[in-house]
Amino acid sequence: MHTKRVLKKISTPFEAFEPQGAILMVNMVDPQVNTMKVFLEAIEGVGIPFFAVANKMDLVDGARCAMVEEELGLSLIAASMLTMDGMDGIRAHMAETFAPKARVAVLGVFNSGKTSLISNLTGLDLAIGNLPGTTLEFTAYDCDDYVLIDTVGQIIDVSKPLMVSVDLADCQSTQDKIARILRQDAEGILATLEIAVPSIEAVVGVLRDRIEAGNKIVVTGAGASALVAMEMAGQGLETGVPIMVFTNNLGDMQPVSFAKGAGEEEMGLSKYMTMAINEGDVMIGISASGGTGFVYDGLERASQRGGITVAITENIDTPLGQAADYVIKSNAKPEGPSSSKIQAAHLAIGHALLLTLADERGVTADDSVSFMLPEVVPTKKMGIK
Ligand SMILES: Nc1nc2c(ncn2[C@@H]2O[C@H](COP(=O)(O)OP(=O)(O)O)[C@@H](O)[C@H]2O)c(=O)[nH]1
Ligand SMILES: [Mg+2]
Repeated sequence: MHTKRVLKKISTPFEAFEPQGAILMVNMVDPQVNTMKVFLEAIEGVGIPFFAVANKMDLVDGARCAMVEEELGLSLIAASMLTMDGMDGIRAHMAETFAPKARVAVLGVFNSGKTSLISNLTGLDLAIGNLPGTTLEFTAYDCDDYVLIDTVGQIIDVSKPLMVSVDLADCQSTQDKIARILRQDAEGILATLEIAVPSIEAVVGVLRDRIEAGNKIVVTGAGASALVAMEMAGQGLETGVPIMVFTNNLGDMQPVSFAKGAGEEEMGLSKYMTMAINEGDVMIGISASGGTGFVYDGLERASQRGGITVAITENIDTPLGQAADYVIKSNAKPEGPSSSKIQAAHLAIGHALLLTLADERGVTADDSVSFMLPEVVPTKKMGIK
């Protein structure tokens, strides 16, 4: 009997690895409590003994541990896979919790330090990295006392449609399904409202100051985040903000596609778009995962050119979060691979940024109409050369 919980990327039931115990790694830089609860449900679903580790304590205030413990209703072992603090405690907990030779699954979101823990326990030199998807499959490692199973950072429920992760199973009608999806998008926005207002306010202040100083805004994203970027640029145009947008959707319209290979390489695009950045300009990068190459590379390049950088992301402990001077975190997880709730939240963040900015700059409806009205430019008649 398999549970309905599977791990992303390989649709493999959690139980197929016959875990007899689990260690849940919580990344204290970005604890993602709602997602941790999904992991806890999955662990309870298979009824195995477990304990949880508060990792990356070297990067956060000690008081954070108690706060997250309260939110999770669980005690955590404070540790750092980098400094090795807490490793003795983890070994002692393993001996108390698991039978000798037990198969122990190491669970948690990406970048929580799962692979680092296994490296520390086994002494093996494993692939560790701060990009989502460094570990792509389950791997079992034999160490002296246990079999440690490395995992891929996301658990999804197969009773939900794979790409949207909205549970429609008990909906009675088509209308119920539609209403639930709309409600879930709204919930992602409301959960973001709880945490993001101060960071959005700080960025509105930066945008206002820079525009007054004669600078411009450049916004970028890929895929669904490209749509968010386009929407932000559209609202900026309607409200008189000097704003440019670059996305990977525009490969055909931008000369990077002519430089063979450069367009396909993410760096080709980030190099190209950051040519627009002058000292004091603001570059806003949007990425749900925080791992989109040309977006975080673009922010790094913008900084080198004297730009001010802003990230809009669900995952702050990522290359994008680390590259940005200002980070606006959405709080829409847990989510499936298509991250519809995250996109809804990012759109709302974009609206909050641009519309607050317009209001604070005193843009009136009349102004806005004049920004939107096309100006007709006289042009030659067709066919006359
Ligand atoms: N500062 C700090 N970095 C850590 C710690 N644990 C892991 N990292 C870093 O976080 C990133 C993700 O680690 P990894 O073990 O690959 O995480 P996984 O995705 O959960 O397997 C890597 O860059 C690690 O070097 C820690 O306790 N402190
Ligand atoms: Mg890993």
